[in-house]
Amino acid sequence: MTIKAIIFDVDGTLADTEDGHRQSFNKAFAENGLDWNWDVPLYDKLLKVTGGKERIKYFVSDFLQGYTKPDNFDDFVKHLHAVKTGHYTAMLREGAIPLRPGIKQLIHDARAAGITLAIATTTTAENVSALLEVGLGKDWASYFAANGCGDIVPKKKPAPDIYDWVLDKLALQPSECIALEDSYNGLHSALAAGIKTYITTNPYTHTQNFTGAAAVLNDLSNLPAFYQMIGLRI
Ligand code: XBP
Ligand code: MG
Repeated sequence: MTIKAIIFDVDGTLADTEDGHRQSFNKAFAENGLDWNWDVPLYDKLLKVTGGKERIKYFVSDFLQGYTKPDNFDDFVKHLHAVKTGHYTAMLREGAIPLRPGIKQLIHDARAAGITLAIATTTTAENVSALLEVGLGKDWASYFAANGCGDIVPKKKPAPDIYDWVLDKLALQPSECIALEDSYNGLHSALAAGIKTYITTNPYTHTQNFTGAAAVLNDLSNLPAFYQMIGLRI
């Protein structure tokens, strides 16, 4: 059956963003007098938890010794995350993080074929907007029939909440859609929502377990092969 919609994950899928997030977290920590430094191996471990605020709390609870939380810890985490988001969106606006191979063409071809597009991400709407305004142009939002971001659902990936929210917005059945993801958490979120999921890996996720994926690709540089895989006639 021809698919009616493609639902895109953002971080690691539309663009290789995670190291930009990592650098931005470190800038926010330094600016707030914290000697926390998330190097690549540590960040790789911290990516087990989705959501920047949740990731900071995971780091404090499971990786830090001898840290005394301030009374207003939740507010402090929100503040750290807001500062981090400022640095990250500045990086995006400078064009520091381009879209991954094949993504822009896939979006163009799918739109031309009348396929509905949507976003299902753990990151913030602000980050999605900054990334896609640079990557797709100022009309980017009109390309997507639903834009499911971060805190609009109670539980982040690997819970299915964000994909369920997008399916509801699209008024489509899971079987009418496919999801494009990059991580174990993203795969399990989409699968739990009943959506056939294709994986494109990146340096942070390529060693993860993708059992259950319809296919695991390095990237979308060979779009004709991908279109044949998903039954899209362009
Ligand atoms: C990946 C995430 C996000 C980013 C950081 O999102 O888990 O938390 O790592 O962005 P995706 P925030 O679902 O797009 O792969 O700090 O804005 O959460
Ligand atoms: Mg991702």
